[in-house]
This record gives sequence, structure tokens and C-alpha cells, in this order.
Amino acid sequence: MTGSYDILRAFSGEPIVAPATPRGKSAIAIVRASGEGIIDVFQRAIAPNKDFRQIAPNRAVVIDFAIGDFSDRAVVVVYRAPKSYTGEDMVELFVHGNPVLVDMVIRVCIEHGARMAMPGEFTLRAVAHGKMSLADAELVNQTIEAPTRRALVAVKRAGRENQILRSAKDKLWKLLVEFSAALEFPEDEVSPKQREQWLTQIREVSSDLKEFLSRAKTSRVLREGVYVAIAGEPNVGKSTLFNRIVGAERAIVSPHPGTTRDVIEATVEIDGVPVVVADTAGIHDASHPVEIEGIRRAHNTLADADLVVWVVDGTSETPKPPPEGIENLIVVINKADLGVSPEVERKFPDAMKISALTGEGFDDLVEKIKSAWVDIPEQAVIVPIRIEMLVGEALDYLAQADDALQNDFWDVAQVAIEGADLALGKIFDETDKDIYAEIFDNFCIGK
Ligand SMILES: Nc1nc2c(ncn2[C@@H]2O[C@H](COP(=O)(O)OP(=O)(O)OP(=O)(O)O)[C@@H](O)[C@H]2O)c(=O)[nH]1
Ligand SMILES: [Mg+2]
Repeated sequence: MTGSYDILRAFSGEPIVAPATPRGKSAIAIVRASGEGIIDVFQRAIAPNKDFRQIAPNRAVVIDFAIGDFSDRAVVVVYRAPKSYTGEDMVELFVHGNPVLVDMVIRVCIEHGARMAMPGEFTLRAVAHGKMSLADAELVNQTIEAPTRRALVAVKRAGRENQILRSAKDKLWKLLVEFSAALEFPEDEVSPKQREQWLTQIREVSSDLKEFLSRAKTSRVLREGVYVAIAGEPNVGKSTLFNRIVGAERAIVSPHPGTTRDVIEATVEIDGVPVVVADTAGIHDASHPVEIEGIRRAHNTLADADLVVWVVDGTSETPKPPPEGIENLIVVINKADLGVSPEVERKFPDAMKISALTGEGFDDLVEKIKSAWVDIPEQAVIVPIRIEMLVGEALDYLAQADDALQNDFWDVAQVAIEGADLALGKIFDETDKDIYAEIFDNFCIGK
């Protein structure tokens, strides 16, 4: 991935252009452009008779434009450096949402000196011009990627709480200065009181970071979602249950055992978490080759799932238990409307009883599914894995520093505090080119 993304080109300020809206028919499509001379490029490319320098910045203006023998009307907004998203001169053109037209505009801009933007290059340029920190830029992407309302709120909260990380870094920096000054004079014994103060400071910072990290870790499920597989013997009502969870007749239901063969997936939102639910083929000793393949796929799906709902037919005289080794499992007795056989009662005394047909017990099952993943804290934050890892790294260093201080290993403590400070610093300002490439390669074109 890295290597293909050329950071230095982004820093060059050369004019770039890209679609800012997804490809496809839409009411409006936006072409976005930035860089040195971009306003001039646009004028020459699409409206040579209009003096773009006369257009007031940050205002939407209607213009007539032409590309070859095609002409149309559009809305244009011109921004002047440094008052723009990227900090450079920028143009945004709002055209009718036809992808052919978007391509034409982009091509003609390229013919007049712009180049196609790399993914996230607008945001990268914003970082380059001090418009936002690297952590802010990552939050821009997380905002776009957040799959649910709850995830969005958690991303925004992380943005506000970046302050926690910044102030942790500031405290460490101050501590480092104080500490290094004291070490300058090794002949002066460090007083026990002084040492206690340093330890207290380190522990305060650690506990702030730990608290932040724990909220980020348990929130990951908001961003990534969970995968729930519905499994069981044939004809127990898996597809009926699946359809009820999804709220639509997605899977075929029939009284014939062996109806479902392919794995059928659908995404629903439960409690702000994106949940992919999978219906699978009934597991038993099959002889039909298509069914055998379906069962093989069912087993694979079970292995991948974060949670398995094993469905048992309550009326069965010979109910089978779920396969061994499933970590996260809920057993439900279905068809409770028809009564439950003594054998089922005996084999699954703790299982909940539902009727996928009538909906009886269904809400309890959803509650149970919800509680199967870790408790997501009220104050959930979603941060990129990169930030999680750097905070974790800082915490490791602080633990070392704590240990070293207690044993009067001053030099070791100093190096460890430096390490923690450096790790936190990287959250906002990274010097490694490859890391930039990795971050921005994941952005949309035009962002
Ligand atoms: N009375 C009653 N019938 C149910 C219930 N759930 C499903 N059924 C019926 O049981 C039969 C099988 O249902 P499906 O949902 O197709 O079962 P399945 O487990 O997906 O079956 P396969 O795909 O063949 O493995 C159908 O006739 C359903 O109408 C229930 O809760 N109560
Ligand atoms: Mg089925």
C-alpha cells in the first residue's frame, strides 16, 4: 500500500482535482480542486470568458460554462488561501449529477494543468498547512466511516477528548523538563518528597490514559459491528427467526427440511451496533451433494461468527446439541407455541423459549443478543487503531518509568518518560512518511 502513495507530491501544492461525491446519477455532483493556480486552471478549462478573480470568495455563484460543444450552468464556490479546507486556493463546482459530466469537467481540468488528486489528498494538504492535526484528519475519515448514529456520536466525542491526550502529553513534557534539570546535578540527592511528586504525576497521567483507552477498546464494536450466525438442525425455524430479526421475508421458509443451502446475510442495527445476521443450512448428516456443501458453509460461518444463536425445535424428541467449541453461544428453543418436549426440557434446561412464528419471547432474545457483546460505555469514543496503539505504547513506557523511579534508576526513568512523550506526540504529528501514506490511502478520493 505504501509507496504508491506519494506524500511529497501532496506537499508540493500542485493543482489537484477530484470528484467529491460518489460516482453515479444524483441530483448534484461536486468537483473539488485545490492548489497553486487552481482558480486560473478552472477558468481556462471551463469558462475562459468569465474572470474568476472577480468572484467573491466563499460565495456560491451561478456560472455558465462550456466544454467543447457542450454548455451548461453550474454553481461555483471559490476559496482563497489560507481560508479554505486545505489552506490553499480552492474551487468547488456543483454540476448536475451525471457521472459523464463529472468526468468531462475533471478531464478538461487535467488538460489545463491540474492532476487527479490522491485519496484523502485534500485533507492531507489541510494537515500540511496546519489546518488540522493528524489526529483530526483521521477523525474526518472516521466520521465518514461511522456506520450508525451511535458510532458517529462516539467519533465526535473522541474529537473533543483528544484534549485529554494533548494535556497528558503537556504534563509529561513539563515533568521531563523538571526531571532532566534535577538530573543535571547528580550530586544533589533527589528528596523522597520530590520522588513522590514525580510518581504521583506519572500515575495521574497513566490513569487518564487508561481510562481513555478502555473506552476506546470497548467501543470498537460500534465501528466494526458484530457477526451473528443462526444455526441448528434442519427445519427448526432458523430462517423464520432470521426473517423476524431482519424484519423482512429475506430467506425462504418451508416445511421441508433442508430448505436453506446458501448462507444468507443481512445487516441490521441493534442498539447502535451494526449487526450482520447470517442464516445457514440445517446441520445434520446429509447425503445430497448441494446440502452437504451448504452444511460445510454453515460450519465455516459458525467458525467466523462473534456470536452463534443455536436454534432447537421445541417439539423434537431427539434434539441435537450445538457443535463443540463455540465460544459465544445462545441456545433458543423455538416453536414454543407448539409446546416443549420433555427431552428438550431435559437437554436444554437453561435455554430461552421463543416462537419465531408468533414472536413470543422474541424481544427477550434480542436483549440477550445485545448483552452478548461487551458493554459499550455511555461515554464511548471511537479512535483509529493507530491512536489506540500509541496510547498503549505510552502506558507501557509510563509503567517502566514508575518502576524505575521507585528503584532510583533515574536514567532509565528519564528514557521511559521520553518514550511516552514521543508516543503521545506521534498522535498529533507523525514524522514517518509511510504512516501518512497508510492513513490517507484509506480515504475517499476528493476528501
Ligand atoms: N409453529 C411454529 N412453526 C414454526 C416456527 N418457526 C418456524 N416454523 C415452521 O417450521 C418450518 C420450518 O421453518 P424454517 O424457518 O424454514 O426452518 P429452517 O430451520 O430454516 O429450515 P432449513 O432451512 O430447512 O434448515 C416452517 O413450516 C415454519 O413455518 C414457530 O415458532 N412455531
Ligand atoms: Mg432455512
